[in-house]
Amino acid sequence: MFINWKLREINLKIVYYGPALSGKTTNLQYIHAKTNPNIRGELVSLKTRGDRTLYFDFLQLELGQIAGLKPRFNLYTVPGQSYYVGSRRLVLQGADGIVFVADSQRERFQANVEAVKDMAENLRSLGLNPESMPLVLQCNKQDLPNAVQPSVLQRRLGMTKVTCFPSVAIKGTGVFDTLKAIINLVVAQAQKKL
Ligand SMILES: Nc1nc2c(ncn2[C@@H]2O[C@H](COP(=O)(O)OP(=O)(O)O)[C@@H](O)[C@H]2O)c(=O)[nH]1
Ligand SMILES: [Mg+2]
Repeated sequence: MFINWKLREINLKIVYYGPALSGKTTNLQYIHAKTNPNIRGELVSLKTRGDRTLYFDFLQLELGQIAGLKPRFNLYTVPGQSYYVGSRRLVLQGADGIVFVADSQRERFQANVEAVKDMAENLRSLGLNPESMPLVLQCNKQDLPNAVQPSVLQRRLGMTKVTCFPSVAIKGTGVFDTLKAIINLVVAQAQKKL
């Protein structure tokens, strides 16, 4: 959270975290495509040639008011491939909330588990408490025949207390439900601090 009192703006950072290819970039692309250009910035992506996220994707939204301040939500993704651990930690720095985008395909189960572990470790190494971080779980790729039920995934990832949304990000299903839920959590937390 960063407040610019002069401009009366509050900057809040939401990070889309998860294993490689779970659909994090697709979430941001859909949000970008469906929001009014007057309230959002451009989608900035730093990609490799294979269209994979190299550092992060970034999208800014301006919505509503918090205690008389104008909130700017800065949405980031992380690169999921295991060797980008340094970039993931960097992107997590200063996070106010996290959307964990799980890949619901059965064969990606272990990748999800590892990403959850990696997320907790990175948060701790940044001095952030994984338990108190606003978090929403998105069970993406529910359209695929080998997709696991959200409730099963939620339980096996140890996230039974976390709000969970099934999604098909390529069609936009569940994308805004997820975004609204994390925004609500982040705003509630920010209001407590203000
Ligand atoms: N079938 C299906 N494919 C998806 C879905 N969401 C994303 N994808 C595809 O999965 C691949 C990886 O998505 P991307 O957003 O780049 O993943 P990221 O690595 O998490 O940023 C792309 O080919 C997407 O089109 C989904 O809900 N269903
Ligand atoms: Mg990506």
